Amino acid sequence: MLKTIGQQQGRRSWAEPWKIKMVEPLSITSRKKREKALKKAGYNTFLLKSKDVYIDLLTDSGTSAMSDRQWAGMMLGDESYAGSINFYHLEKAVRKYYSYKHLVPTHQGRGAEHLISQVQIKEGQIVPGNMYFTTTRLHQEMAGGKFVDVIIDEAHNVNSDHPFKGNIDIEKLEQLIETHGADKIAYVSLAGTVNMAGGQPVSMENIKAVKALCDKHGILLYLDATRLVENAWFIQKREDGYQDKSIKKILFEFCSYSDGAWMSGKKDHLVNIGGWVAVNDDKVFDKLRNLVVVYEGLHTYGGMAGRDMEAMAIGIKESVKDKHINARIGQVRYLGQLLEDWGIPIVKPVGGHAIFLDAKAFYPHIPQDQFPAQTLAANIYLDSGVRGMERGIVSAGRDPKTGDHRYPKLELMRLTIPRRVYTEAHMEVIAESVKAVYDAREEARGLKMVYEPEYLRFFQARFEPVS
Ligand code: PLI
Repeated sequence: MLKTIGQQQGRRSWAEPWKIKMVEPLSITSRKKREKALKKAGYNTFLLKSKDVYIDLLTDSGTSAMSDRQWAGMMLGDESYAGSINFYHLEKAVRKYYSYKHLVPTHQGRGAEHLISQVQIKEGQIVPGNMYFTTTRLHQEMAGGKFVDVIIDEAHNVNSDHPFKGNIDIEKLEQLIETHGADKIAYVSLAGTVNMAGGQPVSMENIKAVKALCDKHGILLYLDATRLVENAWFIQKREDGYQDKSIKKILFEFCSYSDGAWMSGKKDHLVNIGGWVAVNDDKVFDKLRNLVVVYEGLHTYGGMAGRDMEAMAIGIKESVKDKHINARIGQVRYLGQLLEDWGIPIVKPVGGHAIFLDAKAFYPHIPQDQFPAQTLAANIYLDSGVRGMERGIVSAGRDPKTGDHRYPKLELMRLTIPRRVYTEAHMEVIAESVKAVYDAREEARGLKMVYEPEYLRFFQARFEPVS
């Protein structure tokens, strides 16, 4: 019997609940070609052409395979400028599974982050959150806010096996409120499965405690719902009292403790584009609905085509099925287990959407300002054509006040698994490539940044090898 993850009584506990109807060929390139492509891309995997990539683990955002039902839904797109039927299907799905009363669609997650930040943050206010995310923090800062990290310390430790490393530290949050006063807090920003910490979940107990503290001080609580379905899976598997509850029920309960959420539909919702912001308060909704027409589009499409809203409404229903999410996270954990078995340093426990390699442990000889995780992403691409991304000092950017690099404790390289796209054999190819790069780790040399854009530099920065 094969050794599989989550094995129960000698039988596999999960397999993909679908079969493949259409395939897309992959391009397998030579090392020489990859060397040329990487140099041309300034050693930044974001600047590679996808035709030069073999297995694409840059992101799980907008890279899912849609189901035949979703493609059929695309044919039912009602492309009316106003009042598209597909908007009402989407609104119904968000109300049913995420609990919120009012929905404003956006072109993707950062469109939603922009709207909520502009509406709810006043100049000089503080936004506490469970670790930063690149676009979320930037929109909070651009609206005049200051992000403060109140995640538990374990989140910054790659080797801590805390089951809910995404939790907010209640004492840190309480202290912040005491120091600055509740009026100075715009809202608490809580993300499910914290991306930059390695896809680490938040427990139900923690959101309840955060909610109680917020209520005590009259502070709003908003969620980044981008990977909340994945978060619900961890609650089901790890938290007492939830083993027999469905993902659907857990998701709904989790959202019910918040005042609203923003969403990048490109992840959990199994679509290639789209997002939303949803709230319960009528007045906040009114402001969001007014602002969306300035930046995104009318409040019944907000930057999405009717067909995209239909595919999203169907994707939401598919995404909350237990069998789907078991297979999705089962595949990520399969790759993690292969790497752990080979002693490769990764963030533990394995999170929901990706494997995060610990670049500091790969390359202790490369100083952080020579970009170890960027170097690791480049070297894995060179080895096999597998494309991942940097999640370390480059992603962290510069402090807006001092202009210095921010030096995050976590210097990680992310191998992100798209949903319903790759097979177990691909996971093995990826693991073999990571191992080959790990075995050659002592030869690696760092990079220097030769071009740095002002915002979200990791997307477009260019590098050269240090001499
Ligand atoms: O890429 P957007 O604009 O649809 O969504 C922004 C966004 C918001 N929150 C979180 C937790 C994200 O992970 C996120 C986007 N993430 C990307 C693109 C990623 O590769 O992780």
